[in-house]
Amino acid sequence: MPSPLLLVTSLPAAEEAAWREALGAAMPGERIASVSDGAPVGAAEIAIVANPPLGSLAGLPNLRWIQSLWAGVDRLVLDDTLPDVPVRRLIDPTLARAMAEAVAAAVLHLHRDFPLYAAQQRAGTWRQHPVRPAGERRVTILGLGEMGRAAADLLRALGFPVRGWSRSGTAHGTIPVASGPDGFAQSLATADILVNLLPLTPDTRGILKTDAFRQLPPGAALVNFGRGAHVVEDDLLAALATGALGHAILDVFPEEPLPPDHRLWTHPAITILPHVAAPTQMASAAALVAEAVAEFRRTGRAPAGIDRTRGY
Ligand code: NDP
Ligand code: OXD
Repeated sequence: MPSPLLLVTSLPAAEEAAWREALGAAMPGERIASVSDGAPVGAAEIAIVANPPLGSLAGLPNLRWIQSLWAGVDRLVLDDTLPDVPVRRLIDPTLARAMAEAVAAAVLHLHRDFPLYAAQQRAGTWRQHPVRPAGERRVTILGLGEMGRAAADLLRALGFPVRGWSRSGTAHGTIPVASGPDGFAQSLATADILVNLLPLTPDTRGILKTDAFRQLPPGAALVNFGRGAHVVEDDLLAALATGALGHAILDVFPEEPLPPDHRLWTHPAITILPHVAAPTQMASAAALVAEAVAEFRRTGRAPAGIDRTRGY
């Protein structure tokens, strides 16, 4: 009898139950246990996690690897008690496609001045503004990983000049990809729309601050689909007040849900989305986890995890 798969989440009970069902359907031969079951979780070799409570994975003597149900593992790796075993994040082409769609929707919304027309509607104003061709609206994507590459390809197909910035500067087709501080400066200076798809790590926390906003073309727009803590909120508000930034579309926040009385909700130059850019799809995530579990059962080898010193 294989060891049980330990499911650890801080999700609402109904959502956790839906995950158990999806994972159970994808792996009919496996037992899925959680701490609350009273099952012998100490035997677990694999933990499948979604925002596990801090400390909840400590002291599992047989644990061989941790599988996240989210693409971003920033919260997970912040847990000092996390056992020293591979942490595998979710890499799902379905998610990358959803992210590309969300980025395209946000960029088109900004490009075609929808925030301006929404403000005009509130004022009952009928005024047409010139339409700029997509080829004249430069987009920079910070982070050219699974999400960034899919977004870059779709924007390119829509006719936008796209460039990327990443740690390694690894080329992606014909899309120029810069790296390092000089590359960052150059990427900002040519961004009419700046899209953030970086992971949150010690190097990227607070990267979107006054110094960065000042380097953008005046009135540029920001799309933050990475993590809330990439943005220094006071600096964002200051940049919107001076016109350094024209508009921001934010999907992620340091505290989620964004508290009802938060000042960002009513800012006229901010569009708020409730972390919906690319939500994990249960069925495809469960199928991908099932493949990795089957491979582990076959070979006894834990899959490769993220680089915990880099943080992603
Ligand atoms: P990947 O790990 O595939 O890609 C990360 C990219 O960021 C890589 O290009 C990497 O560079 C680059 N990067 C990392 N650190 C740095 C740095 N210090 N300087 C410059 N570039 C850096 O991640 P994904 O594309 O799968 O996901 C990115 C993030 O998107 C997730 O971590 C998560 O926070 C967020 N996300 C948000 C969702 C939402 O619904 N809003 C849904 C899913 C993810 P290199 O290529 O050199 O490694
Ligand atoms: C993720 C997310 O990281 O939804 O998967 O943000």
